[in-house]
Amino acid sequence: MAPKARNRASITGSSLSGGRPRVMGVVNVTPDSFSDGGRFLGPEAATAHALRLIAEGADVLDIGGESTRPGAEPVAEAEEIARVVPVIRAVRSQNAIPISIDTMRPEVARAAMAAGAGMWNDVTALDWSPQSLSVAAEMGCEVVLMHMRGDPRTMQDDPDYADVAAEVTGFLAHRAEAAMAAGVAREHIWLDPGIGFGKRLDHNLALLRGLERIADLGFPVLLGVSRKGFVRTIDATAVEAGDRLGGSLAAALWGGGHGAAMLRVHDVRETVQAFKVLGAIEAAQT
Ligand code: HH2
Repeated sequence: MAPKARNRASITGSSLSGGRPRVMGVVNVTPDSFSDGGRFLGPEAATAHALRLIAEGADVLDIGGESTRPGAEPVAEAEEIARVVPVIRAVRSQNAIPISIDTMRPEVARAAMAAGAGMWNDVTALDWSPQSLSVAAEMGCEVVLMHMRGDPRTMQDDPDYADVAAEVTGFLAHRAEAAMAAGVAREHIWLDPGIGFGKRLDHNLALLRGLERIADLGFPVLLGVSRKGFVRTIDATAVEAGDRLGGSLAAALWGGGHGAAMLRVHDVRETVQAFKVLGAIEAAQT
């Protein structure tokens, strides 16, 4: 039985604001996320952060209770549920914004949907559990299928590709087919190249250059470049995740111009502002 669609604002169905990509604000309810670990671990702090991101212009929130940074240790399912569900409930009780749950685990996704989420963002493209595809179909939620090489503990151990853009595009097409074969509606599927997930700098750059190849598959594309390690590889002074705003905005603007329909970001206000300025320049009379 599909759960009730109550409180489910559609993301794919909602209109773009001013032609810019949607902005998905990241809420990490974790002690160890690479970008902001520990800052929003308690439900009150995480909820306050989520409401702040909404006020700053987020179109969607992505709430997660397990870090996927390189080398991260897995979290027990019950602990992951205990981290995210109170935050989803608290946000949902105060605001109708679409909420995505960032998890690999079908039972966490189920608990999140029951609490008011409407999208399942899975860095394993619904491949972590043999139940993932059928649970996604049964819940009738939107899904993000992301490419990752290996798992977070091992993914940066010398990743290699013959043609990264072709391989990632082929993988995402294959997972979208698998999701549809399991009963996930075509219009509920988003694709994500998984920047930084089992990729070196040259791979990340090739994927950004080739983003339109993924968009050409006909599904909306989500792109996560915010505060990622590739910014530091390009600019060695960007040691801390918080030092990477400039690089994150540059990559977000590139992505928005090359097929990304949504950007997953930590710095919502700055990203919305960057797209407003870009939009104003593009719309100006010459
Ligand atoms: N990146 C991260 C986590 N989830 N999901 C999608 N779809 N795309 C991404 O690029 C992506 C993602 C990593 O960022 P963050 O959540 O800040 O870090 P951590 O995994 O350490 O919590």
